Amino acid sequence: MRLTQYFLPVLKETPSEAQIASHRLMLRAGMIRQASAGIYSWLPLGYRVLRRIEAVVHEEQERAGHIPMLMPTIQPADLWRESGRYDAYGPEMLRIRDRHDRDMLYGPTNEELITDIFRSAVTSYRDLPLTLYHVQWKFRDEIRPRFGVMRGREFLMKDGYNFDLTREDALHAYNRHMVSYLRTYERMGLKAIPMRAASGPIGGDDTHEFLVLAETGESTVYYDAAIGDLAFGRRQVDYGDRAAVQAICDEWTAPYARTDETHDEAAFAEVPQDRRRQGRGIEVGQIFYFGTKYSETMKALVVNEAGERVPVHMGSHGIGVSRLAGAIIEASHDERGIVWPEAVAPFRVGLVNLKQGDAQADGECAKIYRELVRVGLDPLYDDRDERAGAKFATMDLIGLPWRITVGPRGLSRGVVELTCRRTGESEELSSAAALARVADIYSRL
Ligand code: P5A
Repeated sequence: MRLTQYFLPVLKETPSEAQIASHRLMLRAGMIRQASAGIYSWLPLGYRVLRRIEAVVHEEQERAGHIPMLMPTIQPADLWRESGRYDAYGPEMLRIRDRHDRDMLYGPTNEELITDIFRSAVTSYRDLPLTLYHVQWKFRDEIRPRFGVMRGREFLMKDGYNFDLTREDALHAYNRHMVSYLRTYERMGLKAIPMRAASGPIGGDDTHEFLVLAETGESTVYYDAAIGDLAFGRRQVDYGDRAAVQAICDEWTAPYARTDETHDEAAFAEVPQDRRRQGRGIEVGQIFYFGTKYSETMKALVVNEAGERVPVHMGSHGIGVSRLAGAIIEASHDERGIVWPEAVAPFRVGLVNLKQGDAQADGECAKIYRELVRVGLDPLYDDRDERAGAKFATMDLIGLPWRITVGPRGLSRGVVELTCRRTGESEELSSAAALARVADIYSRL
């Protein structure tokens, strides 16, 4: 993409309404624009990030054997009356009436709708296990939408639903989700810790939230500093191997880590004193096992091996896809702007022409640009007629992980500059070598 042909409405001023870094930076970098309280348009740069986050989420869900689909945002109230949640959900639910006077709602979550789909098609244990998911907009009329996309009213969620014959099978689905989430967050450069949580309006007893430690997080957390030693790494997971999946969950849930909702002073006191920490965290996901809560009320029954009709065991599992854009920035920025991890960067490489209009610099940039596009490295070429300082400031603000800088002085010596956004380190090398280096980095993602 050439910047002169793009839409990147960066702000010079720091927006006064933004209280935390990610909100400020998303506004300043021209990623989002508020439409009304807690409801945002995703401008081209922000939309690119959202799609990258979604892509990682899809890859890891499909790797775990979960099946993508898409349900609508608007749901009929009758399904929620069946489960008993229509009245229970309260003012967070946006209720709508259509022209035929039918009660509808903008879905805050999809347990009812998916259970209805399931019961319309599945009647035998032979069709289990089954986990379906989608990535879809949700609406919750939050009393205090704030921090930009972190606590929105309209927000994008990946929500998955498992259907299993037995509690054991459903707990394996729960574990599969825990492990696939750990992989997902780590690929985005985040360390998210599963913490025992409270289930709220979703229901059930078994639930973990995934929290990224950050001072600006909305949740208070108590944890054993030993969580610092946890790392998923590049390990491969055989999702069919129950014991292996369980072992990973055990490892990640062994150190004490709770939100204030489930914090247990007595258990915390058993953590050695020098390792006890209290902090704040951003909730980027939550998984639930709620057994037959929906399948009983909504009659989602299957015939088991003995020929009896039994309610299926279910769970639901959510990732805050739009919130993640903010959470990643909270975890990765500096005074100059955003520092995107490679996996979610809106463009993989920034190309800066120090002397637009100089035949040699223009020619070399055009060549590098074509080559980056050809190998799929998705460059953003700053071809504006601007001074170098302004171009660098924009690149730093929008946080592309790698920048190639081309100018007449370097070219006279046969070199361009390759700069790493994270470390700020630059290196002079031939443009071919710079291209090869960047290609190599991304090939290892
Ligand atoms: C699990 C999937 C559920 O709704 N039903 C379907 C279950 N869980 S949850 O914890 O309530 O939400 C899942 C994740 O969505 C994000 N989230 C939000 N993101 C931005 N703004 C909001 N107002 C908001 N509310 C929830 C969180 O990351 C949460 O973990």
